[in-house]
Amino acid sequence: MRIPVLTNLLEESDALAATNRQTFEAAGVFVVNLMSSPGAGKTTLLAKTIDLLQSRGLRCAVLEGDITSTLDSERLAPLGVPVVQANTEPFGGDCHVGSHFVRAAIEQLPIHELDYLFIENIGNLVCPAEFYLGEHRKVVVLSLPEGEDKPVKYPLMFRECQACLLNKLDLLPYLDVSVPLLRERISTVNGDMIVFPVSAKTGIGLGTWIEWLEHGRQELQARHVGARHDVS
Ligand SMILES: Nc1nc2c(ncn2[C@@H]2O[C@H](COP(=O)(O)OP(=O)(O)OP(=O)(O)O)[C@@H](O)[C@H]2O)c(=O)[nH]1
Ligand SMILES: [Mg+2]
Repeated sequence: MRIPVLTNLLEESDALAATNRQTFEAAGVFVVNLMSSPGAGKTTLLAKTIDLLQSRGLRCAVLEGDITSTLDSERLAPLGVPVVQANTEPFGGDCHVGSHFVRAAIEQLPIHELDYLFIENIGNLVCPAEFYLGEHRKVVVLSLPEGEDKPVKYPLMFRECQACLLNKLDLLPYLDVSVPLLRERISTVNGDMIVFPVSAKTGIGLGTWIEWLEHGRQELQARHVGARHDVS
């Protein structure tokens, strides 16, 4: 008996992600997929990041991924930005945001009026790294209390991401963790990774992170304007 083995599911997911990317490029919205273990500080960092971007007159939105609950969305709502919640529990409880959720979120968002869309992925240092959503940048948040071994033990996440926010820097005096060793381990896994030591609590280091985001967005918007001129 021949048993059919399904092989094209990831292809479908990637095709949808490519369509998402086309939509983002056409709208000139810069999309960042934020990933980490549970509790590394994604939501806290997002709140600070959005506040800093808004103070520059930039328009942000969030796709908030969680298996269940709207708790993180409720934390971000007071910023006054559009927030769409993706809960995976009713659809099997996936441990990552899939490209179909991003597609559905696009329908709910004023996509042409945005400068940034942040995707807060589900807290997990493994699964979310496997899925392309159509984003421009993948960023991992690693908080210092998680320890120096994580980049080596969970390498895919560190290979896939272009930047790493080393969060909870304010806790350094209380921890047996070495930032130089962490940097060395990150660079063993991904020599191109850009590392931003930050504290979402105190705000230290966030200026450099914002400049990096802005550099990416401005590159995209230059392409976007160029494409509009090509058409006209
Ligand atoms: N001391 C300190 N605490 C922080 C910092 N950033 C976040 N926290 C705290 O860490 C805890 C978890 O932060 P969240 O922002 O909810 O983490 P998360 O990654 O969004 O968590 P999940 O969405 O559940 O995966 C909260 O109690 C935050 O107040 C920081 O820079 N320093
Ligand atoms: Mg969160």
